[in-house]
Amino acid sequence: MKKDAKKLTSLILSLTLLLSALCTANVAAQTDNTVTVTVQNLTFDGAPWTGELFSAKVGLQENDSLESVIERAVSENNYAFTVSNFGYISSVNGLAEFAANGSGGWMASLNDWFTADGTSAYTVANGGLQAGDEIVLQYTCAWGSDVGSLYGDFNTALSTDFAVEGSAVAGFAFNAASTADEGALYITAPDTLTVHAAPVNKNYQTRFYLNEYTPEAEGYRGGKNIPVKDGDTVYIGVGNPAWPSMNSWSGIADESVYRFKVEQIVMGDVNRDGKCNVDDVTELQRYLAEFITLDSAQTAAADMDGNGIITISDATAIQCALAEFA
Ligand SMILES: [Ca+2]
Ligand SMILES: [Ca+2]
Repeated sequence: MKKDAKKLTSLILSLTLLLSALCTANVAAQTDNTVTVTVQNLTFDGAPWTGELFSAKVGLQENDSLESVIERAVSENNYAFTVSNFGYISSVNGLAEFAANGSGGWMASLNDWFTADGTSAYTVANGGLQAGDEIVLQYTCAWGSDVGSLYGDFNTALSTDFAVEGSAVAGFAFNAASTADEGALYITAPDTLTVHAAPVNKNYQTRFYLNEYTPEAEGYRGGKNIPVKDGDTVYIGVGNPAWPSMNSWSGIADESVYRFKVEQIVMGDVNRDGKCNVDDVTELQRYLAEFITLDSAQTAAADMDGNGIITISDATAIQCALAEFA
C-alpha cells in the first residue's frame, strides 16, 4: 500500500507536470501567430515520394494568403516547388500534376475544407486566413475524390475523423460520427476545447457554435478554443446552404447539425452523488461483479486511468486516491 501511495504520488506529480505543460501549450496556441501546413501524398504509390513530406508551423504575415503561406512553408522546409500559369502549385519536391494520370494534381484544404475559391482568395486581410488554421496540401489522382473532395455528392455527414481535446476532458468522449445527434462530453473542470470534426465530403464547411446554433455567424473557427462549462451545448454544423462550397455549382445539400452536451463530473464519483468516497469503490466493485450497470457519466467517472475500459485497476486507483488524500 505504501509502495502504491508512492507510485500514486509520482503519478500525480507527472500528471501535474503534464497538465501544466498542456495549459502552457493551450495559451501558446491562442497567442502565437502561426498556421500549420502539411504536405502529403497519400494517393499516388508510384510517385517519387509518398506519405507526409512535412508538417510545420509557419508564421503569418499581414499580406499573406492561403497561397503565399503554403509556398513559404514549402520553401522554409527546403523543398522545391513550381507554380502553374494559373497560380496554383503544380509540383512539390519533384511530384508534379498529371504525373499520376490526367486527373492528378495538388489540392489544398483549409481546416478540412476544400475552399470554394482559389487559394489566393483567402487572406489575412479579409479574415479568410487566420492564426491557428490547419492547411493540408495533398496530392490527388482523381480530381480530389480520393482525398474527400466529392463534387456533386450531397452527403453532409461527419466522418469518423473526430476527436475532442482539452486538459479536463474525461474518458469516453462523445463521438459525433457514431451518435449523429445528441450525446455528452464529460469534463472534470471548466475547460477550453479543440473539437476536430472532419466531414465525409470536405467540399462542405464545418462550423462550431456554443449554446446556440447561429449559422449566419462564423462560430469557433476550426473548432478551436471553445470555452465550456457544465451544462453547455456544443453544436457542429456541416454544409449549411448559405455557406460557400464548390458543390453549390452542382446543387444544394441539406445541412447536418450535430450537438453534444458538456457535463462536469468528479473523477471516481461512480455513484454520482457529487463526491468521491468509499461508497464509490463499493459501487464499482458491484459493477465489476455484474450486479449493476453503469451509464455513460458513471463510466467516465469510473475510468480513473482513462484507458477506455473499466477494470479492477480503476477501483484500485480510487482506493489509492482516497488513501492519499485522507
Ligand atoms: Ca460518490
Ligand atoms: Ca480504466
